[in-house]
Amino acid sequence: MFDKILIANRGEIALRVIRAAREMGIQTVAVHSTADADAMHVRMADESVCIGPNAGADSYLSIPAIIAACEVTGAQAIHPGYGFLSENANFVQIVEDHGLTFIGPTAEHIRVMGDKITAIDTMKALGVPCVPGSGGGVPDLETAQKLGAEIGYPVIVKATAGGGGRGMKVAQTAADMASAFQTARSESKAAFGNDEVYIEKYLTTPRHIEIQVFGDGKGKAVHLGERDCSLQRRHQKVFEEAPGPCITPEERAAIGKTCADAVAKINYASAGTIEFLYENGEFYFIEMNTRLQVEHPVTEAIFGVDLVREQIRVAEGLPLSFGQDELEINGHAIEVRINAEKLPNFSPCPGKITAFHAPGGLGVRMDSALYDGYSIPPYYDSLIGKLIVHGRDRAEALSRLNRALGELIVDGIDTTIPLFHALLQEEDIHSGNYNIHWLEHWLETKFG
Ligand code: MV4
Repeated sequence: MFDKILIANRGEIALRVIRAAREMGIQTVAVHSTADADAMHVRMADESVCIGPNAGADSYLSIPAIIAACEVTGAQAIHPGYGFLSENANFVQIVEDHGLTFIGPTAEHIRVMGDKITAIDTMKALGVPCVPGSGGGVPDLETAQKLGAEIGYPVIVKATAGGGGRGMKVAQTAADMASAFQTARSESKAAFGNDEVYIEKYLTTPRHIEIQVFGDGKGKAVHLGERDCSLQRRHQKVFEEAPGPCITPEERAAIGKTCADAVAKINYASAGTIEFLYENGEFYFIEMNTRLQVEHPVTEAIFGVDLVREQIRVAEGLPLSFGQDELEINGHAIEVRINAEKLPNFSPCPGKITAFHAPGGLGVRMDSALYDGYSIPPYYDSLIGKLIVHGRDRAEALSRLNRALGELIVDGIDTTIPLFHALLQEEDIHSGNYNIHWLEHWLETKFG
């Protein structure tokens, strides 16, 4: 059992991990940059260590500084949160080489899923349904054109080192292929130092449905249903919900079992998310995320489980604390991301918080590291809070969201709060009638 863990992150996710650890009787070590000396995660942890200057690259991404902080404090394990080092296989290897425990999957699983072609190969072999496509790297334009004709246009060219929307180009017709292929290649080379690309059938109006899985690393795994994260802007999620408004219990059970069986077979450990595009009643695997995700609380709300506690237990070598038959969905949950951003362009808006009030009451959870008088530094992600509501059904969750947004006060900076008030006026949001393009179209018509 761990006595002390280090959290290699900041903001709301650092608090999230500290809270789980404290409930388990585990001491916590926060790490921080100079800019974050007054941050809430530093105040809330039992101990803290300054690991470097303002820039994330020199602090939260500094592997030597984080390992040294473990050695100085006697922390036995590291929780990476999301972003930063959470999907860095090299970091995991170094952590283990120092006799420490990484609270998450193995370096090998992170590496396999980090290369998108290898991830698709692996999932396909495990029986997970994938998008029709090249099924491997495409070496040259001639091959790309041959594949385009076989698969049928439109197709999408993606970087194997990409993910999350980076390094993708759509070819609507054969005439677009040369430019899509060359651009995807050169952008991928510039961004990732790897120009390998693959091709898939381009699905025109899918929803983004992701399945939460959890493995014990010893061949047992469960699924915790899906989240619908279709409401995105420039590949940034803004509104997430569970269960998915268009997924039937039969579909959930079938795709959930496929995913749980797949990760059980590879002895996957800890939390993972299998991302699908969902169109016309079919699921198509696109990527797997080997981390705890920002939107994990909607899953926690409807299943009544603590996913971070479970991650820590599995890292200690304990079995899963629930079996598939004990996991039952209760109601509906919605998360909205409160970002320090100015509408309509979503430009970052750091600065001093002059007043902060978090909403409360039945079915309301506010995960945020804000406090009155806090200055949001300009060096990091603009996410400053997540408002999660839970109701007996979707309609109750939506009215609770409206009520809670009305109570939330974040003064002194611009935030995405007005976006959610506006979204709640939309019939399509109430009916659940949206796909991955809905938000960008709506923003276009609303703000031009
Ligand atoms: C696609 C696609 C359509 N067809 N793949 C974007 C992020 C990355 N995770 C995968 N992405 C897409 N892959 C095929 N074969 C459309 C997208 C996509 C998207 C996916 C999920 C959520 C929002 C999106 C916005 C634009 C494009």
